[in-house]
Amino acid sequence: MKLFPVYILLALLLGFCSESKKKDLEKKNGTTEKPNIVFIMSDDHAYQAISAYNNNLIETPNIDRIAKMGMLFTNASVTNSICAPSRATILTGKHSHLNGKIDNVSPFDTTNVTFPQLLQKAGYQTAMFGKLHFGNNPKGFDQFKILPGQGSYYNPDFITKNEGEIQVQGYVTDIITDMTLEWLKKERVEEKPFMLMYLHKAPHRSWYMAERHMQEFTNKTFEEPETLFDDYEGMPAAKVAEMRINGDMGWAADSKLYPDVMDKLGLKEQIGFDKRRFSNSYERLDSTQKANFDAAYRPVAEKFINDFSNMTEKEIAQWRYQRYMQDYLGTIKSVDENVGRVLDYLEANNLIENTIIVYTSDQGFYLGEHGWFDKRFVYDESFKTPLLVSWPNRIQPGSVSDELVQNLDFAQTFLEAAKVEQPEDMQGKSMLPVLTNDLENWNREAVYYHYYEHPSEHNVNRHYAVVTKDYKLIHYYFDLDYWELIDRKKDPLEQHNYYDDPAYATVKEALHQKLNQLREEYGDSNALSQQYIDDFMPLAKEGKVWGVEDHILEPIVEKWENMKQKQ
Ligand code: SGN
Ligand code: CA
Repeated sequence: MKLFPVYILLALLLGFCSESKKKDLEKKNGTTEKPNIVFIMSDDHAYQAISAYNNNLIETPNIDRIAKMGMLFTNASVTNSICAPSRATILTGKHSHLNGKIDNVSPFDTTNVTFPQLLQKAGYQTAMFGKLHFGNNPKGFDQFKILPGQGSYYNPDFITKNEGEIQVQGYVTDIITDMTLEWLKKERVEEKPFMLMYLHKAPHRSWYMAERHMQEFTNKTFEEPETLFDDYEGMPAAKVAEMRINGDMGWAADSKLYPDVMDKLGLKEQIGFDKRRFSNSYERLDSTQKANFDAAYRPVAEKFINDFSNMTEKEIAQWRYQRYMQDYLGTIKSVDENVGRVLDYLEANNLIENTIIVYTSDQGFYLGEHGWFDKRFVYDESFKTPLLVSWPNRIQPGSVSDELVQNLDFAQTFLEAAKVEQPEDMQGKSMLPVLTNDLENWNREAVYYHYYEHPSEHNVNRHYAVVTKDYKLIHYYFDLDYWELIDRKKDPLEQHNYYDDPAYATVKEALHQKLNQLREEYGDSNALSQQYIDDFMPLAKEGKVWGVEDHILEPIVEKWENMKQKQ
């Protein structure tokens, strides 16, 4: 028998020892070779309401910690500014026209391949807590507890993977966090890397905050945005949109004037079911919770009753803006506190170093800019979305990037970081070159946008667009039919259309070319747009589109039916 020389045996043994020692160490530090991923996303969280961007409105010290440890993106955007489509794009790495989830109406097509499925297959432990809004359950998750549809702020119900439907007492943002922490503490398997999706419902409309913040926030006053009284001159799509604070916002559910107060003041429901929507939330509260709610909101209503008859229309608009900001930002206060709880846990358990932590929103939101709430448009406040990413050792702490990254890029970013093959039909780009400041390997001059949900609540017309750092070229189609050219540098408040201005002829030409090129590359076309209209209109006609009012619906149905007859 041939014996191994002793030095080889020794080397093998030493090698083995150091390998197992490394494994032990990794286990201790949570630093396996593959990074963990903690994807934190809120619903409708405007970057204007994160102090890492600016602190005019609120301090968010915990969310800001992620930017301090890593990178803040000032030009991150979505491909379609609405909830479920954004989530579908994040999970599939594909534009809406390819993953099929173009609006909040039809369910997500679960034959799509998503990045969590691929990570799970590659050995990741996966979990999701909070809002998904898909009309079906997520695939590729070892554990999930999700809200049905939009979910409720108070004492919410959850659909769970293992316990069926449950109701949990308390405030939704706290509960989603409790579930997340419990999973980290009790279910996380130390030997495996993990991918956790921690998805808040807040600050989604109708902006119900936790009881502990009501006294403080209902007494705050906020600075008004410059365009609170926008007249939409020369901007037809903006003009017909129904998301004005002074006009489309509900007195009851949104501004928290009780239905009896509305009656007393003779205030009409400005949106259908306004009073009922208020009661739906209010009646979920138990008697103690109701008492806390009333202690904060009854005085607000009483004061309004007193002041109302002497208020000018402008003062009423300003009051509604303040009420909106108080409630919206109140919900964000809990998000920030709870993000802090999760970061504290990760820190205390050595899970920061080898973890990619993302904070983002499913899209941005109007906080009074253009006189609006809601989103959907490709104008900055809803097209852009907050994005903060930390990954110590790989990302320079405190760095800022203005690169044009999109929610389309998350899937490939995570797959590359996890060293898992990226399916060829994914349409984004890994953001790793940007995150690691390797910009030679990053070249993106323009991004593509396409919004579909119309006729629908808020009456935002269908539009697609190309966006560069300097300009936007937008085409509204189907109902309104015209182009807009926005000069982002000269007109950052986006109140002018330069499309027919001869001074922009060359820019316009170049933007059209870029738009055509992107549409071709991504596989979008007029034929596809028409197909989506033809799929959507029968649903709209049957009343399957939530919140759309007859004055919006009927003329478009008629137009579409005429169009079909001519074909
Ligand atoms: C609800 C809201 C809308 C909002 C959509 C979509 N109305 O329908 O204001 O645009 O959700 O939001 S409400 O009367 O029910 O509050 S999304 O984030 O889910 O896309
Ligand atoms: Ca949303």
